[in-house]
Amino acid sequence: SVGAATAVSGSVLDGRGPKAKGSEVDALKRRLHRHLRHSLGKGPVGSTTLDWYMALALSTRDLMVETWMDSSHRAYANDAKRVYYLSMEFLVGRSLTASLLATGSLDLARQTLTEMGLDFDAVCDQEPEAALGNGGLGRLAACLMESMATLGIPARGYGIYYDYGMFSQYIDAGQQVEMPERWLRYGNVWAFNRPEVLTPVRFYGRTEDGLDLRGRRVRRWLDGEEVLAEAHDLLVPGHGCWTVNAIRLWSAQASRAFDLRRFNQGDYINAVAEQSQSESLSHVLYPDDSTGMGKALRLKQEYFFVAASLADIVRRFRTAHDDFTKFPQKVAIQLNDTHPALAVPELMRLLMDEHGLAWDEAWSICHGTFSYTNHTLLPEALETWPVDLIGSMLPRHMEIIYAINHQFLEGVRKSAPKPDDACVARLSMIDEGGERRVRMAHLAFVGSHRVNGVAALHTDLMRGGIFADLHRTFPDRIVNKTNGITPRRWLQGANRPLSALITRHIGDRWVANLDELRGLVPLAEDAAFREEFRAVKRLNKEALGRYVDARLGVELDPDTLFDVQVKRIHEYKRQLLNVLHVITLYNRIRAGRAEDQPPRTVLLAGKAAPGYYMAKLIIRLIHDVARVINADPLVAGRLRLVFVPDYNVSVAEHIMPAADLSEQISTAGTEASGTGNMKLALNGALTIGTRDGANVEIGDEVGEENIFFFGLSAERANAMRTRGGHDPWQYYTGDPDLHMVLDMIGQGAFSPDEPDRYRPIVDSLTRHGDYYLLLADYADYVACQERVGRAYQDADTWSRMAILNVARIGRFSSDVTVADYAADIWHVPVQTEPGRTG
Ligand code: T68
Repeated sequence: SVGAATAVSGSVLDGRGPKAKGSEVDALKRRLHRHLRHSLGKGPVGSTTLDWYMALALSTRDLMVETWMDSSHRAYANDAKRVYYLSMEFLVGRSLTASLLATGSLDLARQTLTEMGLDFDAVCDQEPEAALGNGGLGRLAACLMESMATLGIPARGYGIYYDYGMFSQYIDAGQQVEMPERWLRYGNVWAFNRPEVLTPVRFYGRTEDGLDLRGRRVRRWLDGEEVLAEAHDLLVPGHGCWTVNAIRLWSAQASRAFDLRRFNQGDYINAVAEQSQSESLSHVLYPDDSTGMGKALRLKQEYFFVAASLADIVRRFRTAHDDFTKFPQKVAIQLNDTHPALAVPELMRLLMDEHGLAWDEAWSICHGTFSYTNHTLLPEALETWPVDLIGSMLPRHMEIIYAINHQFLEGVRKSAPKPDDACVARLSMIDEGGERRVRMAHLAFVGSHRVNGVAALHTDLMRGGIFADLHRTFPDRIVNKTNGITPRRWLQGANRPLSALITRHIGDRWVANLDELRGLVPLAEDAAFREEFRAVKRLNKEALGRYVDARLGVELDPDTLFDVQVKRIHEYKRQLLNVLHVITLYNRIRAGRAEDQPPRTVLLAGKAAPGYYMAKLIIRLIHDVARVINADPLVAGRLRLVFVPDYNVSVAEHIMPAADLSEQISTAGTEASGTGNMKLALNGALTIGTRDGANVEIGDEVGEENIFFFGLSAERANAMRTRGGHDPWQYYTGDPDLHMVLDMIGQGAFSPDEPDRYRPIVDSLTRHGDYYLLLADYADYVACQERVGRAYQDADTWSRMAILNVARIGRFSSDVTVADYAADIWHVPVQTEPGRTG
């Protein structure tokens, strides 16, 4: 096994650690050459940077495999309760540096490769991203998995091994173009394929009554078609590599047995074509974030990974138990949003139809096993599926869903006070208004013993909003579990200079216990420390500048305020409000009305869903505005707007450390939590934001005086929208700055070749109700930005605030989040001090 991570005790500013011993370097050189020769079939002559990446990755993986096996044997031997995290998405990003850090060999690897005449960063840069997710939801799954391993929880993730993860974003003439990304082109060092672990998954067919082997009446699901699920295990090392868990991802394989008939009919070509059609099930991740798209293939993906995962979970449980009574004591299954909600009827089906349990027994097992995390309250994002679609694709599940609903509503009708019909209709799992549809959130809610929101405000809004009726029916079910981020990737790995600075002053225990950062509080008053802190930030800004220059050929000035908004492009996230401010500032600088403001570089990045017209138009507007502003000599050196294309985890790792200002400006009540807000604060950026999602709790922690809040509260925003009182025209006509900005956009100041290009954007604000209340928040936002600018002019004040943000952000470690899930939902112990491995 590998020892605990070597202390990050680098004494130089760039975060490079102490020099490794010559013997260790020689040993690593030998391992690299061995892999180059025996695993890759190459000699040092003619080897490419990619070959060296592979050799280093394989050598690092070697360090984790023993621990992985120890971890699973330990859990097996102790018959420990296991946590299973079911998620359509795991946005893990790259694994090499994370694994080097976890095994304590990052500095050694850098030194060794450098001695070999290789460029360590270029070698790491060869790794493709595992972008098996859209955004926050998928990245949260990755952070939680890392923390579960760090806390020694025997856990496993379950998801889909997409051939194509998130698309790459190219910008062509200012517009987003989506390109497929074949991330598995050169194989994947971090996953062990298990071609022998094949689980059959059935679709379509019919149901009938029958008898089981013991002569009992059972419901049977027959015929239809079968697809096989093949397992790929992705390693997840915890900090210090005391525990290594896996994320088991399924890919679709055509079923041989099924195709035999067709092959025998002699239609070889068509049979092969159909084979590849069933394998297409796991080809592509749906790139829509926070919207429903209702495609049958998506439903098929959902059931595919749920069925394979539950079969696997039940199989593992059965190796140690003859009956199911202890199932909920040994198995906790977390549903990451409603995408895996079919797990509820699937487990019922397995227990009743395959294992002969009675309904009540099966139901209490389900209920004790499942819990569900909600990530959004946006109505358009709540999953529903047509009854007819589920009925034909999964006929047995539709029967079970009806039965669950029947039992549930019977119970509700008998309860006091007796609910009226309207209330029963709202509670029902079937939405009867129009085409009948299954409400997946209701299914997940009723099938779980705990339902959680991802920030305190979001959880409150769940209780009072869409889940109000269910909450009244089950008042103890909804709990809050505020999101967190892993400090290993987002500080220790992404920001080596700041890590080294922190460790030099307070030791390295913060890596495993982020609250230790509190030790920095007194240092906020230490002028020398503030000086060092600023030097680190500047170094990171220069590094980002080099990165952006290399990719875009755009130079960034590290002496300007780096104002950053990086996240999916969505109207509710209000990137457009940011653009309105940029144009306002532009106009004011030109008019000599921003003399007290520092020079700014506004950085935006994020992908738009391919079919999301408004989001794509906003990306185009950003580029058009950037072209005009960046070419205007009147604002040269005072204002720049830059869009960084193809935002992903690796790009985030470059941007977070360099940010001065973090834009978290969603309409209050719309962003469930946000996690970029935590990453940026942890890296010493100050937040300008609304009182939305986790921003509220970040404010509570860092102190009101160290964060820039503006805008409507969730309560007022909601009241304004539902009870009227929002008159966009009044803002438009009443505010000369706003008037000018909207006229410029609407009349083609940024698109002279096509003056009407942005009419739809202006109309959405002025004529179509301004749903996300940009105009209502505009004036306060602009005023708040002025305060930000003035605060930045005083370097000492600013760094004092930034240091206090870092010092007080510790509770947003995903270790804290996971410990809370473990205690309150999963009922599994956690190890806070790393123990010895097996
Ligand atoms: C995000 N949701 C929330 N959804 O928007 C964010 N949706 O506030 C929160 O911090 C984060 O979850 C973690 O809790 C998403 O990212 C999706 O990506 C998504 C994907 C498919 C379908 C629906």
